[in-house]
Amino acid sequence: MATERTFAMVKPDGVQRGLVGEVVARYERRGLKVVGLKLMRVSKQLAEEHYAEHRGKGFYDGLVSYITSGPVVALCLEGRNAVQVVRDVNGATDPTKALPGSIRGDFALDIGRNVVHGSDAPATAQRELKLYFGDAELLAWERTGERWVHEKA
Ligand code: D4T
Repeated sequence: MATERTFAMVKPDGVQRGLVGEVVARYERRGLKVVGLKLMRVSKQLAEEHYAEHRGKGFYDGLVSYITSGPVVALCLEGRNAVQVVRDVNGATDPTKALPGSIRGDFALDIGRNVVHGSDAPATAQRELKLYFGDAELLAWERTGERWVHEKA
């Protein structure tokens, strides 16, 4: 599997509940490298772009008002198979189905308050990274311990 970049987010409930450090620590401990990170507010326009595929669904209005309801932490994470790895660390979208040991399996109960987001495919990751980060906000940096995480960089 190739080294990938993916987009992740600590949603407003995660920030309000003081889970930013816990969530970022889980990504870092897994071996993912943080190459972008910022606290920000999601505007209505950005939320509508992000969730365009869900427009018209019953949960859409609630989803947009939830994601714009307070600060979020946007992340770009890099590592082998990063898109799927972040999905696994996050756990199932519906937290009642998420395995213990995943973020949602440990910290959430409601699909409308599921603490984190992770891109669902490499193409989605590229689209979402462009929505949330400017090129200059993503840093290519060398991790000194890289060979202890990936056998071949
Ligand atoms: P996120 O974006 O939170 O990582 O979600 P997923 O990629 O895992 O799931 P998704 O696109 O299907 O859903 C996006 C977002 O909508 C909320 N949602 C979803 C909801 O409130 N009710 C629902 O029935 C569904 C399907 C949760 C995540």
